[in-house]
Amino acid sequence: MALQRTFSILKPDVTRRSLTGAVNAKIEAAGLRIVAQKRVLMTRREAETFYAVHKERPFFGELVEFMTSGPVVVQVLEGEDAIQRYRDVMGATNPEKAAAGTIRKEFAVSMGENSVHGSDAPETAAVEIAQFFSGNEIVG
Ligand code: FUP
Repeated sequence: MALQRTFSILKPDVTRRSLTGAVNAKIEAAGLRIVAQKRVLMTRREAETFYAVHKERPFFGELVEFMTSGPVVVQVLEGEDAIQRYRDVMGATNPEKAAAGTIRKEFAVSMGENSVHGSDAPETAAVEIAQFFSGNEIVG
């Protein structure tokens, strides 16, 4: 598998509890390099655009509320097989089902406040990275 990039968000439950460094340590220990990173307050429109795929789902309103409730840290991660590698260290969407040692098992509050987002495919990674970063902000 070649070097790949994925898009990551450390969600408001992470920044609220000052866990940015702890989550980043897990990311780096998994062999992923943080090649871009910034802390931002997402606007409602940005959150709605980002999660547009879920707009018909019953949890959409709550998801947008949560993602705009405090600062997030958006990142680009780089590594071998980065998309799957990050999803492995994130753990299952529902933290109760997440494997031991994963970010969500250790840090997530609930299914809604589940600490991290990671892209699920190369196409979505490219779109998500482009929503938040310009090329010269990514330094590998
Ligand atoms: P994941 O790829 O693991 O982040 O999960 P999804 O893309 O399926 O879901 C995106 C976000 O929607 C989750 F991180 C949290 C929220 N969500 C809920 O609140 N309830 C659900 O039943 C499913 C997802």
